[in-house]
Amino acid sequence: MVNAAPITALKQDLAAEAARLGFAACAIAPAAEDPLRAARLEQWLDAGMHGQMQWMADRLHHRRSPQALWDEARSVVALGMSYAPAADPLALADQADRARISVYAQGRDYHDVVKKALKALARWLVDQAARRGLGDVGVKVFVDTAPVMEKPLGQAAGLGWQGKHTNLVSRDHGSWLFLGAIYTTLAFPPDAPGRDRCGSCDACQRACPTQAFPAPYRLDARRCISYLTIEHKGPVPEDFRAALGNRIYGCDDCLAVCPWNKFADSARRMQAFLPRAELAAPRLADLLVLDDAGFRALFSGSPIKRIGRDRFVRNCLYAAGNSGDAALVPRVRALLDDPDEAVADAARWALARLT
Ligand code: B12
Ligand code: SF4
Ligand code: SF4
Repeated sequence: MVNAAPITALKQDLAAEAARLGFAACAIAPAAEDPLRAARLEQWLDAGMHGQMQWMADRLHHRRSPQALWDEARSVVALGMSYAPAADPLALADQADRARISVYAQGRDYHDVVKKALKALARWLVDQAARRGLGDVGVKVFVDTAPVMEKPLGQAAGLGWQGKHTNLVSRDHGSWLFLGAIYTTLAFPPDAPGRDRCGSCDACQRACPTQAFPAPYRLDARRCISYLTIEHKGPVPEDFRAALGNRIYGCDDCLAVCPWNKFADSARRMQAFLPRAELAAPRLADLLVLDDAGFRALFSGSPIKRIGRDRFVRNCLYAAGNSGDAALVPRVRALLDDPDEAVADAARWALARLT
């Protein structure tokens, strides 16, 4: 049995250590299951809204709650790291010769940056718990790829609330937080959950170019440009290609219009997420010529490397088809016989649009 005072002191010191490591927000949620959260996840999967992301359904049983993944977990340390942009993410929307890469992917890969900080914080926690007589503490760290519901857990801990665009919105950092979590065997006193502050606003719902929200707080990933450009394998359904515009990796539109972003201060962004000069406003003409080696060199250390050259060039071809820029025709033609069928198909589509 641990007494309350040392664990409360540890919780305070944990938040300070998290800040020192670059986290903009840190709070605690219980690890027990929230039946409503699990039921909504199940409904989303039953409706097929995950599209080709079969990995979401495969580990549904673990995704339901922290304790379903690890029965010894007692608390979740929910963490947020800011990537608040200094410039308007929608500024390139009308520059047809340029490609738009979503803000989250213009700097270093957040998986690496957040994971490193999470591991350092978890090590600190284990060490401090032992020093303070709280025993041998178990920890597991997660960012993005594990079967963990980071947004609902972030809300349960009070980092913010899941807005109508479904992402976690913070009063201090707007929509621009990466999330991560540490599951621990320590039973910390939990923080109060975040309260929904969307009110009557529906800016994100109106901003979506593909009407991907069947209802507020529900996203049909199959219609989302982020899904279509990053996760979707093979040719993108024709109905969505024009709506991609010049977005070649992810989409920021619903996030960028959120009024709570006015409180997000880019000075509090983790330096690693500063945009790389060559990714802030790349020329489509330069991207269309990338081969495998060129792609890997350009995107080393970037999350974009995960989708590989073929899917990336496929996306650039849709943007070329939407550009109205006849100067791109020779580069598009050169891809008509690409060995990747989705690239060749996208080249045919782009050429038809440009000529
Ligand atoms: C799968 C996934 C995607 C998919 C699906 C997105 C989605 N909304 O589910 C796609 C590829 C589309 C995607 C896109 C993006 N993603 Co993503 N993605 C994930 C991932 C891996 C899992 C999310 C998940 O569990 N989805 C399943 C659905 C069912 O869960 P949910 O959205 O929480 O659903 C809840 C609500 O819909 C709600 N609900 C349902 N019905 C109702 C009804 C009412 C009345 C109410 C109140 C609520 C409600 O209950 C559900 C369960 O709690 C997480 C990482 C992780 N492990 O958590 C990152 C994550 C969510 N993504 C992230 C980011 C940054 C993005 C993009 C912004 C990237 C970009 N710029 O292109 C976009 C945003 C698109 C958007 N509007 O959501 C961040 C979000 C950070 C934050 N502040 O919230 C995460 C957390 C990654 C990270 N570690 O930082 N992503
Ligand atoms: S990320 Fe873009 S396409 Fe996806 S829901 Fe938001 S606005 Fe719509
Ligand atoms: S844009 Fe409006 S409705 Fe959408 S998440 Fe932000 S406050 Fe909520």
